[in-house]
Amino acid sequence: MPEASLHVGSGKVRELYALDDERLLLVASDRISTFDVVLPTEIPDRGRVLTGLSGFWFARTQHICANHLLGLRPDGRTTECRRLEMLPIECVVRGYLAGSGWKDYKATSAVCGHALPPGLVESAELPEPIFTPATKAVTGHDENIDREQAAELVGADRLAEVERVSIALYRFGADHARERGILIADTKFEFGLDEDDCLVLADEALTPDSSRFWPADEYRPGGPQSSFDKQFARDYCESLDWDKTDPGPELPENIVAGTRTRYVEAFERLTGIAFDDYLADPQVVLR
Ligand code: Q0Z
Repeated sequence: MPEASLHVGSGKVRELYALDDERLLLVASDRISTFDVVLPTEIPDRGRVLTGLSGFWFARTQHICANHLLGLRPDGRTTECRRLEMLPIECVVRGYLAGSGWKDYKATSAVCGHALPPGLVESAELPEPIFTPATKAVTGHDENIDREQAAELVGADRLAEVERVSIALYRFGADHARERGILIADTKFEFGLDEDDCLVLADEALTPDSSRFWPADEYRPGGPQSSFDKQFARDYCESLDWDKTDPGPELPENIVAGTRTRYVEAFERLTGIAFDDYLADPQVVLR
């Protein structure tokens, strides 16, 4: 645990520490979850890939929105960030119909109040990206909410601002990724407010943990798509007779190695930077 800092929160695979009243350390471990269960086997460097990717996007989206990044530590897995007043909603943007968006569309032909054209298939690209906010569930899954409920939580003006900024961030990331062979089907942003009540992008951004990454060359609308990063681990887990409750299975070394390669490949494709250069000096993603 980082020196002289207080542990203030745990996610499934990340930890949060307070440096002081104004600054936090966000530490990404190498733990991985499949089917919502954290596995006993780590994927070496996974936390570094996620940290480096977030840093890359923070450095390149400052023209769209301010962000919480203060610096990356030499370990490559620790982000020093501004401590904000977090907004109580998850800002989800969907460019394709997957997950709960597909489920809602099948049932109602709409997603979070967005009426959509008839006849869309699973994984179809949407005519325009849509903003589908969700509440932050303490345990279990976030729940989609409509505009009215979101406005009650953050106010109508702030909601309009996070919608505009979230869609602009998604378009920037999805356009960049598509040119490099990765489809970002959807993504979740978290925002906070600084001491002047200015909107600030926080947490992680446009990573495979906060998004669905699909390999573009395998994209076939009309069914579920394979995950760019986790498909090996999911397929292995599906081949066992595991009931998908805790504890999860150990991963064999070929699955660990293949999964690590996919994370490193996502990093290198998106950043254009050799992962070894990131390991030598994490600041390379910020230039
Ligand atoms: C992020 C989370 C994690 C557990 C709070 N800049 C910020 N200011 C205030 N709060 C947060 C941030 Cl990023 C904040 N989370 C999510 C991350 C472990 C929970 F690494 N919670």
